[in-house]
Amino acid sequence: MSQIKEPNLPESDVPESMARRRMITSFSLFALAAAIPLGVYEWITNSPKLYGARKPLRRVLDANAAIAKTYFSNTHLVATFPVEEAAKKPRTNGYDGLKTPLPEDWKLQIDRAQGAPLLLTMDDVKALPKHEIVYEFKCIEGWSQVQHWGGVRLSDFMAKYKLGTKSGDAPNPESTDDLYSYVGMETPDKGYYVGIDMESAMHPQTLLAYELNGQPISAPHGAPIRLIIPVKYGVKNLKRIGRMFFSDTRPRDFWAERGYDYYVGL
Ligand SMILES: Nc1nc2c(c(=O)[nH]1)N[C@H]1C(S)=C(S)[C@@H](COP(=O)(O)O)O[C@H]1N2
Ligand SMILES: [Mo]
Repeated sequence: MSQIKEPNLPESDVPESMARRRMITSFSLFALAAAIPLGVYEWITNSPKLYGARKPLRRVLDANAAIAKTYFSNTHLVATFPVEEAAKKPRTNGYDGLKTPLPEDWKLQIDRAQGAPLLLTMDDVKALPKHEIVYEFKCIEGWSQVQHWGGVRLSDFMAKYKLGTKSGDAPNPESTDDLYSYVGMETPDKGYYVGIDMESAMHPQTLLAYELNGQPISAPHGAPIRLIIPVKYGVKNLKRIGRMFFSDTRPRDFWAERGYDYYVGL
């Protein structure tokens, strides 16, 4: 099937491969429709139970309601693995935003709707409960690897520091309207940056990770802290977080600007 192009290829190659993927998809649908015998097609379109106007419409409404609920749910977890299956020598890939040393006065900067930005230390982050995950990290270049990460849940972090809401209260499952739609993150030198939809940010497997295989993350893997977001491809897993912010408009995103899908979810 269609092979997704390397993100390291020149920008001009990317939109072409995306366009080709879309073309293949619509062609397959066309081929499928053509393969259905005419009698069967008539039976489907005449069947009120199967394809009547009401049922698909209700499905759309149900889907909208479901979206609101999934913010805080523990469903749709990605598969996890026994810790022994984790790679002993995890791969590294992508050095944008890591080409200069970590600033000596590094703090995790969180911009807020009200008041000055929060400036947090690693001790502030580590004060929250530690969670570990062993899962298959996937890069859109075509490789994947079972890896073992540790850190704090982004949702716990947001609850503790009352982040991501317009009211300035802790995120509340009963009032998802209060949540901003996106989280933005960037490296201290702004050389790499991502935008994450709030639902994925609040996912229970999404971590601010500071350990890999039980050890502090090394510089090439994103020391001192990085995003591990298992419901997304590698591109969204920003290494070396400098600043975090929340907004209702899409934060700029390094690979989306280079032709990739903004959401790149699994
Ligand atoms: N700062 C920064 N983060 C980044 C990248 C990057 O170039 N710079 N590359 C991304 C990509 S494409 C992948 S696949 C993963 C790789 O993470 P790893 O080096 O820990 O394997 O980091 C992501 N995060
Ligand atoms: Mo990647």
